[in-house]
Amino acid sequence: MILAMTNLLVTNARIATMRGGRYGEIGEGALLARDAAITWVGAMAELPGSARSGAEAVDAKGGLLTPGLVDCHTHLVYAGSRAREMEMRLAGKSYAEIAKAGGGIVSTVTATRAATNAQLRAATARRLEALMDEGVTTVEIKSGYGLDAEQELRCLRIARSLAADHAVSVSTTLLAAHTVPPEYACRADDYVETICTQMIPRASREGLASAVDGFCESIAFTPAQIRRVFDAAGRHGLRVKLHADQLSDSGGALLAAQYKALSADHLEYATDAGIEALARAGSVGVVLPGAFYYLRETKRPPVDAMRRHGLRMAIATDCNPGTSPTASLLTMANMACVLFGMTPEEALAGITCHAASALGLDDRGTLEAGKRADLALWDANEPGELVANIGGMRPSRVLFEGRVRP
Ligand code: DI6
Ligand code: FE
Repeated sequence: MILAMTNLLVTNARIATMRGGRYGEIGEGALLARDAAITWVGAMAELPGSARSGAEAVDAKGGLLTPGLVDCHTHLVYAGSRAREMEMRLAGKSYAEIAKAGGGIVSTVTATRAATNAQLRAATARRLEALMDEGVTTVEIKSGYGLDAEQELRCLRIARSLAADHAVSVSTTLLAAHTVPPEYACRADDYVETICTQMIPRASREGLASAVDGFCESIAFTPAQIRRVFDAAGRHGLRVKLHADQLSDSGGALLAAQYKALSADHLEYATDAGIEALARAGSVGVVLPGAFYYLRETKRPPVDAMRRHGLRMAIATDCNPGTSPTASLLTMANMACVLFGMTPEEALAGITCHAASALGLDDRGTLEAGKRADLALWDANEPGELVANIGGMRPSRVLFEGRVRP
């Protein structure tokens, strides 16, 4: 998309810059952007005299300006519903039991494969638009419900195509190692071979994925299988992420750290050594309170250890039909505070700057010169309000690449 040159000036804003993961508030602030990048952020009193000429002006009228929100872990591309599984879980069946009985991920794979491109795109777009309504300007979208080369690449293509007609930035991740598809039943290693020799090379060659993810768990793939996937990703120039230690300690955090993963996600059962290793590796720890809540888990991710070791924490929706059917990132931020004991400041960093880091995107997530002009304006008096409410907050305006989103 070719954008005309634009100058943007936001005035009278209370600004949460989120620099360094802190609110970094500026009481009466202004922001300037040119060609979709921020050029200046500061106090109104210091606004350069020349700034007003020729700029599109947005008067924030005392409202709160934050970076556009970043949802760094979603499974938006799927068809069908798993509402029945909720009833089964409430009747006492576990997620693992339902998966073993043919429900779970495989049932969504069946529905997804059967959907036409138009159906799958429309269903995905609905969820994406719900995220955008809450101020999300960057979203990561994983494949993982296709589970053969054509279907996985189709899901990635659909995800990528949504950025063409939505004012949002989409980062795609190949999650072929989500579960073993029925045609490879009892031949998980053969499936891993297909991932390594066909899916990863094609996703890389066709420019369809920015990263490769895997589900390391007793009901999914072993650490040895994930290593093969990660080695293949490395050979094809792709960074990795991992669903790690969600339902049991499978050494996922340590494994992710060894491969300098962009992020390790879930982490309920991660050990102290695993958290320390992730921090040293420069990875981000992504907590997913929606899945914790929906599966009625009781073991919380070790937030204290994350703080102690200086592991950057992000929060995401994990939007998927089986374990986290939600498209509300702000509700997840609230839940990260209430359920996991994160502070509202940590939570806001977790859906802005640290979420951007979990995607390897260092050009966004804070309001400072040089970063993308992806902004959200809120009728709020202080940044904590975004997190204190249980969903329901909507930005009064969103600017994407320096332009007001229609
Ligand atoms: N962990 C999860 O919570 C989701 N995927 C994963 O690897 C669950 C996906 C599903 O149940 O459909
Ligand atoms: Fe997930």
